[in-house]
Amino acid sequence: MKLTDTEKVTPEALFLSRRKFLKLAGILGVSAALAACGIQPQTETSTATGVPITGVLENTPFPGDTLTPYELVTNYNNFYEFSLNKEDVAQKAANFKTSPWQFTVSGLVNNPISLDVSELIKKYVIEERVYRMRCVEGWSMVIPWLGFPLQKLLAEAGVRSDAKYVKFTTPYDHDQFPNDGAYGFAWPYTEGLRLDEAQHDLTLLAIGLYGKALPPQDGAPIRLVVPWKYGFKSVKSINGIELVSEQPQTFWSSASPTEYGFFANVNPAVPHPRWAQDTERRIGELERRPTELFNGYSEVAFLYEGMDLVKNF
Ligand SMILES: Nc1nc2c(c(=O)[nH]1)N[C@H]1C(S)=C(S)[C@@H](COP(=O)(O)O)O[C@H]1N2
Ligand SMILES: [Mo]
Repeated sequence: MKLTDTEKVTPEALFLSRRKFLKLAGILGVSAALAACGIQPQTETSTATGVPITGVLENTPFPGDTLTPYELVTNYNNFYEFSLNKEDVAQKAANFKTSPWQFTVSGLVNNPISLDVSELIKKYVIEERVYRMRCVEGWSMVIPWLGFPLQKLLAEAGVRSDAKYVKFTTPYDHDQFPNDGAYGFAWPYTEGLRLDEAQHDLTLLAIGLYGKALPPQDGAPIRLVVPWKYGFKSVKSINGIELVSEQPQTFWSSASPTEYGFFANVNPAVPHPRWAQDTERRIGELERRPTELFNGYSEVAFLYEGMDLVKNF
């Protein structure tokens, strides 16, 4: 995909001007302002790629970081189902079909859910969350996501008391993912969280970025975002969530348990055999900067009290 100069700058410029509107909405009282503009948060969300998502509630401040430009967020991607080359993913994923897209919540729940994702997302108020994202390869971005906290979906499903972990699944569909099956990996891509991690308010199910529906390369139609963990935990294009009693096997820890732990909390004190973990490079910048424990999200530290973070990496 080749972007024209206008396309390169427009989404970000639009996004920033819309943010100004949202700030104003905040001052006026969000619901009154949204009503005045005829915005209906519950009905105008869409999963179609690139479609603007309106009626978003902005409830988290900027973390004081500069946003990574839209062009970089959508053209520098890890998505092994399409390509191992980060700059190729956007083009290889361009025809990815995200409708229909059945989404299920199953396992140890009282009310299993099975819905098309377009129906699922209508049930939730879509929020904007600006999060830092740190890849284990030593690079990072700052991305304005749109989505809703996973805990809301879990509450609706009614998690049973014997559930201890959450497993995330992706389709095993060779027609859609040209690479799945390749390189001896344990396809399809799966991930997992401990239940309390999944229920933390920071843990997001994202359906958009920069004010629009997710493009395929960033995990359309719905993906996980866990900002205090390395990027590989934030599994893209998920079609199912399963509540389980045992720690699930995951794609990356099956590939190399000594390199990719189950917890994968961003931690400058845990070395990696191939990449420096005490510093990182923001995509779009040249200088490296120090990496922070939990990617700077110290509010999650209580989840790991008494745990040896180096052993349990
Ligand atoms: N299904 C799937 N999800 C995935 C990956 C992948 O290869 N397949 N790569 C992960 C890695 S390593 C990173 S760093 C992030 C990158 O997200 P982004 O391309 O939207 O920045 O997605 C994660 N989610
Ligand atoms: Mo990554």
